Amino acid sequence: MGHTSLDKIKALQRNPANIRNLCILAHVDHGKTTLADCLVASNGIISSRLAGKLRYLDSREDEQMRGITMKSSAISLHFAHREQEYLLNLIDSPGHVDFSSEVSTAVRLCDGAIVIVDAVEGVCPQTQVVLRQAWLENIRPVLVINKIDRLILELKLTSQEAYTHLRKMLEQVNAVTATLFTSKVLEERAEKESEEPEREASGEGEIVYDWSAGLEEADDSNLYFSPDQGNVVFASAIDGWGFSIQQFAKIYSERLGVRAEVLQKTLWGDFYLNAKAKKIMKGAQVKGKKPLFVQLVLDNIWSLYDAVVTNRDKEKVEKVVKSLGVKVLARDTRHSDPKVLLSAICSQWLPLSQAVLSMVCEKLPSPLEVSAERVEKLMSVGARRFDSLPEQTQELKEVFLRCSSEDSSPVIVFVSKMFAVDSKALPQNRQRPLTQEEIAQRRELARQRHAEKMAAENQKDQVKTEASSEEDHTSGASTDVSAKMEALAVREQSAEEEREKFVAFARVYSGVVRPGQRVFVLGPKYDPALGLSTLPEGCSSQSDSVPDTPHLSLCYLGNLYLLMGRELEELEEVPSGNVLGIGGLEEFVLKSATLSTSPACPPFTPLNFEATPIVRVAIEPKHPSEMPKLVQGMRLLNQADPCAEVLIQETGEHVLVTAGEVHLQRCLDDLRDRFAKIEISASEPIIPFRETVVRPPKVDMVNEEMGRQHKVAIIHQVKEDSSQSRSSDTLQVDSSGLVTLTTPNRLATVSIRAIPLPQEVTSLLENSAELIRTLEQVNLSLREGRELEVSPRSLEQISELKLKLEALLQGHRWRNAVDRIWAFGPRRYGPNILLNSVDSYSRPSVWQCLSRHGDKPQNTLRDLDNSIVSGFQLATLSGPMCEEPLMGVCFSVERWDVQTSAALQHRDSVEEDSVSQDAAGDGEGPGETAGQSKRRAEADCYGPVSGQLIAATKEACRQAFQAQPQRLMAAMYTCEIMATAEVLGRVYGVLGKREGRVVQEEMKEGTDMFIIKAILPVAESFGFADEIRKRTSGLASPQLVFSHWEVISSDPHWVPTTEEEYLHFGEKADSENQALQYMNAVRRRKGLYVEEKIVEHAEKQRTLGKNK
Ligand SMILES: Nc1nc2c(ncn2[C@@H]2O[C@H](COP(=O)(O)OP(=O)(O)OP(=O)(O)O)[C@@H](O)[C@H]2O)c(=O)[nH]1
Ligand SMILES: [Mg+2]
Repeated sequence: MGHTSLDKIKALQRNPANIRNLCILAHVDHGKTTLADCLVASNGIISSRLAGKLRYLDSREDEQMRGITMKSSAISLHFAHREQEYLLNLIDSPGHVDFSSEVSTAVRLCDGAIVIVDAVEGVCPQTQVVLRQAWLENIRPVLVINKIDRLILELKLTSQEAYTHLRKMLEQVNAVTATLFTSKVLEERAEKESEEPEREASGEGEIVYDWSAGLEEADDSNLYFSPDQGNVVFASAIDGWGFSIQQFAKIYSERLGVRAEVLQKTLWGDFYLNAKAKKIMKGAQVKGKKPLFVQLVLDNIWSLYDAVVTNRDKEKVEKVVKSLGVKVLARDTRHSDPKVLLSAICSQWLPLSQAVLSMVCEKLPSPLEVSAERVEKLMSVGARRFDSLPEQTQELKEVFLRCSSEDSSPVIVFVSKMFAVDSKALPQNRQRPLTQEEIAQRRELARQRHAEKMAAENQKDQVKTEASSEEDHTSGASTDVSAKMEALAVREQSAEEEREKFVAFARVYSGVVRPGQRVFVLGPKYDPALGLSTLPEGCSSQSDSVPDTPHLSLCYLGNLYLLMGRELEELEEVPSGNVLGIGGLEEFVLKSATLSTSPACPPFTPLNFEATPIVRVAIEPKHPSEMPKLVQGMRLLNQADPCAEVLIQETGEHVLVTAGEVHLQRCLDDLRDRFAKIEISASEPIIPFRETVVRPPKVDMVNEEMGRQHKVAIIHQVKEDSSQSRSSDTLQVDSSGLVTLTTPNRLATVSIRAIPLPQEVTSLLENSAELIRTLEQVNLSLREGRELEVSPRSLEQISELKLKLEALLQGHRWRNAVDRIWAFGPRRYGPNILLNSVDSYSRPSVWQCLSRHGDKPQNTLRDLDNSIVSGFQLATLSGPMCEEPLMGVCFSVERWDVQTSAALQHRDSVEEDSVSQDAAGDGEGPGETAGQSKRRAEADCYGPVSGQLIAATKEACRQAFQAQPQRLMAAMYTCEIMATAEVLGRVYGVLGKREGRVVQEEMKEGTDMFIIKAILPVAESFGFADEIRKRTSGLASPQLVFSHWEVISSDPHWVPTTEEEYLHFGEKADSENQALQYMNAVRRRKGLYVEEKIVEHAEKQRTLGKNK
C-alpha cells in the first residue's frame, strides 16, 4: 500500500472535488508505463530506484517479456498539492493497436487523460487515435512530451534546435485537436441550421453561406496544448525528471526579480531577455536572440547532461549539485553508469511526479465538473434524442452533474470491462499478517494437536505389541488410504478455489455502492420509457417484487475492491465519483454493463472500439476428450477480453476472432494457462475474403484486345457444356447476364441481374454501416406504425448519405437508382444493394424517414416483398465462389411476377375443402381442369410460397452473380514503418515479398528516420512484424491496422483460351493464379468441393460466346 493508509484513501473517496480519474494514453512505447512507475514510486509503493525499470503496472509475465502493455490497469494514488489532498485514480493503457479496445474501456471511466508523445517520434498513428478517443468521450487531455533525453543523447541536438523541434511537434499535436474541433463546430452549426429551416426559408434574398461561421465565435483557447497554459510537461520518464513552465517561472521570478505571472506567459514563445534593459522583449527569432525557454530552461538541462553523461566532468558535476542544492549519495557518484547519478540529481531537482501530478490536479476536471454534454451523450443511446427520453430519465442528469453520494440518490455504475484475477489474489483469500491473538490461538491449537498425537502414538505402541504383525499391516494400509482420500478432497477444494474470478472494472457515477446491494443490470437494448411504463410506480431494485421486463435483470453486488495495480484491497463502500472493482458479477455481466437501482436509468452508449477484430483461428483441444474444458475456457476468455470474439461456426468449429497477431498470441496464452488449462492447437489464421463482380475486361491476360485472338478449339467444348448445364426449365440466363428463375410451383418468377457497384459507392456503404443500421431501424418502426424519435443529427447524416450516393451513382444505368433501393445486405446493412427495377411495382422508399411528417407514403408493400429481401440477404451472406460474403454488388430485380398470393391461398384453402369432400367420390373437383389440379398439387408439395420465393431469389442472385466476371476481394492492412536509411532496403524487400506496396515515403524532419506507409494483404501479413523486426535488427517495428478491401485483379476461374495465352501460361494455366489459390484454400477449409483442373465458367469463354 506504500505510505498511504487504506483509511486515508477511504476518506479521500468521500470528497469528489479532490478526486481525479485519469488515464495515460499514447502510441506504443512512448513511455506510459514508465511514467506510471514514477507516479507510483512517489507514493512509496515501489522504490524510486526501480521506477522506470520495474514497469509495475505491467503485471503479466508476457507484458514484461515483450515490453508492451496488453491490458489497462488502475491504481489509486495520494497526492498533496497546495494544502489540499487529492486522490488520483490512475489507469495505464496499452498503446499497441491490437489492444486499442482496452483504451476505450479505460477512457470511459475517466474525466481526464495524460497524453504522452515521444519527443523524437512525434505524433504517430495511435497518438491521433487516442486523441480522437479522448475527444469522442469528452474527456480533457493534458500533454507530456517524454523522452527529451533522446534529443540530447541520441539526436545530439543543440538546445536551440531542440526548442524549434519541440515547437513544431506541439503544432502537430494541436493540429490533430484542431481538426476534431473544427468538425465538431461545423456539425453543431449544421444541427442548428436544420432546427431552424423555416426561418431560413422565409429569409429574403440569397442565402450566403459563410463556411467559417461559428468557428470564430467558438472558444477554443483552452482546447490546445500550450506550455504557458500549464497543460504541457516536458519530461524524461526514464531519468525521472519533468517540469512545467510554472516551476521555472517560480525559480526565476526570485532570481530575476520578474513577476512569476509575466514569466509564465513569456517563458514559452518568441521572447528574449534583454540584459541591458533588464526587460523581456518579443521577437527573439527576428533578432537572432536566444528565446527565454532556451536560455533559462533547456540550457540548464543540456549542461547537466553534458557534465554528467557526455563528459563525465566531476568538478562540474559538483558545482551543479551545489548550485541546485540537491544531495547526492557518494555511491551514486561512484556508480559506473552515469545515468544513476543523473537520475539521482534530476529526481530531486525536477521530480517528474511532482510536475505531472500538480498539472493533473490543476488542469483535469474532478467528477463534479462532468459536462452536461458528456452526460447527455452517455445517456442517449443510438439515434435517440436526449429530450425524447422520459422525464424521470432526464432528471437523472441532475444527479450525474451533482455526483451526489447521498444515500437517497439512485446508484448508477458503469462496468467497462471484466477482468480475471486469480482467486488467490483476492484480499479475502490472501494471507495476511497474523495478529498477536491469532498467533497465541494457533500456538495453543498446535500444542493440543501435538499432545493428541503423542497420546495416539502411545496407544498404537501398545496395540502393536498386542496384535499380530499381519493385522497391523492392514490397519496401516487403511489409514494410508484414508489419508489419500483426504488429500484428494483437499485438492479438489483447492482446484475450486483456484478458479479464475472475475472483477468488474467500473465507476460509480451516482450514489454509494455497498457489497450485497441489489441493482438492476440494464441490457444494451433496455428502453427506460418501456421499463417505466411496465414497472409499477416507484419501483426500484430494492422492491420486493419486480415484474419481468425485457432487457432488465437483477443482481447482487459482490465484494468491492480498491484497484491497486497488482493488488486489490477490500472496501466496505464506495461513494460516487470513484473507480473501483466489483466482484460477483460474472453471471450477470458479459463484457460491459450499466448497473442502477433506478429503472429510469438508460443503458450508457456502447464503447467506441477503434479496432476491428479480423484475425480468426479455429481452436481444438489436443485431446478431443477435453472439449468441454475448451468450451468453458473460451467462454471465460470471451468475458475477460473486451475485443476478442468467440464463435461456433456452422461446421462446429470453435473460432476465436482477435484484433491482430499479438492479440491472438495473448488470447491463446490465456486460454492455455488460465482459462482452459489444457493443451490446445490453433489452426492457421483464417483469412476473410469478400466476393464481388467486375465489369468485363477489355483486354485479355496477355494484353491483347478481346475478340481478336485465335481461339483454341478444345475450349469451345467446355464452354458449350457449361452453358447447357446452366439452363433448365425453371432457369434461363440470357446473353446480357439477366437470370430468370421460376419457383418450383411455377407461381412466381423473378428476373435478376448483377451489376458491379462503383468502388466509391462500396466504400461509402461500408463506412456508413452504422448509419444504415439506424435507417433500417427507423424504417422498421415506421412499417410497424410506430414513430421513433430520431435525433436531427442522424436525419441529417442519412440525407447526406443519400446525396452522396446520388452523386456517385451517375449515368444512364443508375437513373433514379438511389430512390429505387430496396434493401442493403447482408444483415440489412452490408455493402450490397438490392434494386427495384420492376416497372409495375413502386414500393415505399428506404429513405421514407426523410420525408416530412404528414405526407405518408402512398405506396404500399406488395405481399411477399419480404421474401425477396430475405433471399437477397441470404445470397449476399455467402457467395458462390467460396461461400464468403459478397461486397459491392448490386442486384437489380427487373421482373417479378407472382400470382397474388392472398387470392391464391384463399383459393387453395377453398379448394382444399372441396377436394377433401370430393376425395371420397371420383377424385377430381367438378370445375377443375386437370392442369389446375396438377399445378395445385405441385404447389402443395413445394411448401409455402414465401419460402419458395426466398429460395428462388437467392438462387437467382447466385446465378446472376455467376453470369458476371467474378473476383475475390482481399482484406488489406495499412502499416506505418519507421526505419533508418540503412535498413530501408530490407524493409522494402520484405514488403515486396509479401505483395505489399508502398504508398508513401517521407523523411521525418530533424531525424534520419524514414516513415514508410504501405499496404499489405492480410493474407500475407502473418509473421510480417516479426520478419521486419528481425531483418532490421529491431530497428523498425510496424503496426498493422485494418484498412480496406481490395479486388484481386486476377480471375480465379480463368483459363487460357488463345494461342498467345497458351504460349504465355501453358495449357493448364497451372502457373500462379493467386486468386484461385486463395479460393481453393477457403473451399478446402470449408469442406466444399474443390475443382482443381476443370474450369466451368471462365469469363473468357463467355466473352467468346458473345462474339461468336
Ligand atoms: N530514452 C528514453 N526512453 C524511455 C523514456 N521513457 C520510456 N522509455 C523507454 O521506452 C520503452 C517503452 O516504455 P514503456 O513505458 O513500456 O512504454 P509504453 O508506452 O507503456 O508502451 P506500451 O504500453 O506497450 O504502449 C522502454 O524501453 C523505456 O525504457 C524516456 O524518457 N527516455
Ligand atoms: Mg505500457
